[in-house]
Amino acid sequence: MKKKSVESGKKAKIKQRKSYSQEDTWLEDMDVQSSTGRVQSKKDETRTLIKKGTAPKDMKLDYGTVMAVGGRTWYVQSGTEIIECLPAGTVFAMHEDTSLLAVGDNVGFERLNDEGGLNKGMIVEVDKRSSQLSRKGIGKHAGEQVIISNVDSILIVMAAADPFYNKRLLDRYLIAAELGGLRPMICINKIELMDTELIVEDLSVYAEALTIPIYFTSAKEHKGIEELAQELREHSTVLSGPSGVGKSSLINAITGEDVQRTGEVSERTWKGKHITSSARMFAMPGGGFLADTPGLRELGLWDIHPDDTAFYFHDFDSFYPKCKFTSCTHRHEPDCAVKQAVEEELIDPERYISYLQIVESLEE
Ligand SMILES: Nc1nc2c(ncn2[C@@H]2O[C@H](COP(=O)(O)OP(=O)(O)OP(=O)(O)O)[C@@H](O)[C@H]2O)c(=O)[nH]1
Ligand SMILES: [Mg+2]
Ligand SMILES: [Zn+2]
Repeated sequence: MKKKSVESGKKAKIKQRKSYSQEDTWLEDMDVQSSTGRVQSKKDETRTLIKKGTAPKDMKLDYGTVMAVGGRTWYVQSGTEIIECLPAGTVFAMHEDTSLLAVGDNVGFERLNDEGGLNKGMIVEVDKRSSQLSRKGIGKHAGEQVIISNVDSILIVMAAADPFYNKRLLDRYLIAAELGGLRPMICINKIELMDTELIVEDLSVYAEALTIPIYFTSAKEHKGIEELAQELREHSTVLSGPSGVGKSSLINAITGEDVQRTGEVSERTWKGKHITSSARMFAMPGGGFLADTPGLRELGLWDIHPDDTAFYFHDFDSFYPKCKFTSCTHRHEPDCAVKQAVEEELIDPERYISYLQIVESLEE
């Protein structure tokens, strides 16, 4: 049985590599639109002045939530209406140095004269974010990229196989969740492809030491969907994970018909709107939101110092106070209680590998 998982892992790797080239570009695109307020497309470029604070009281603003982004347009839901918005020349925001706009943001906007009966507006104000899933951009977009804001929870979705789940990436997600103020949950989809018991055992550190809820689902065979839906109801949750693990399939399985029946923001709403790829919010029947996001191959951590990394590995919590040196990095130092615990398998050795890799990547 062990052999099976290794093989699936290998196969998954080969498969993933092929599809990598197309991934993540959505974030780079979003970043061009939003980082430091610069809004640009291939044809034209406009700049937005960001002022810290809230819009002047005399501006007559309507309020709504950004549900999706496509091209330069931010789709804002206000009541049951979707307003197509561009950022105004000056935008008031409580954050100056992160992505100006992100899906999930609560915004104030001015309506434009809608002669053609279209709902159009200009975003003038972005509210303070209560939570966010961020990552570090790559290359010239190396700032913070906010993937989604203002959701309570993150469902980290991975697959039992095809592609095989990635514990290194999972550990990065857990840190990003804590940094962004999101409650973490794990979903292993495509469970019909593998023996669930093996995975339960392999992921026991998450369920036991870290007490993170783990859901096992098959969107294909509609297994575990009700339990998951029950948990997500009345919350707002972002689904994130690698490409091809079944995030969109799970959202369809959970909301699909119901959302369309209630006539709220459904797949139909977005048809013809050229939202190629971005985070997208769906209202859940009975309350709450689900946010779908395109696959992420990597998750560069934002706003964390290498020396602080161990604090986010809560399965190390009871050990590091016993290290000989208070400044112990748990790598080369003598009398390190963390290393000792890894040797005694009181700490999952794979978590320690993640820790080392993350510290190393943060030092680059
Ligand atoms: N075997 C199996 N296949 C599934 C399951 N759920 C989804 N799939 C298939 O996996 C493929 C990817 O599913 P998506 O829902 O598009 O995956 P995603 O995570 O949204 O992928 P991105 O949008 O690229 O990030 C599709 O061919 C689905 O039909 C499942 O439970 N079992
Ligand atoms: Mg998808
Ligand atoms: Zn130590």
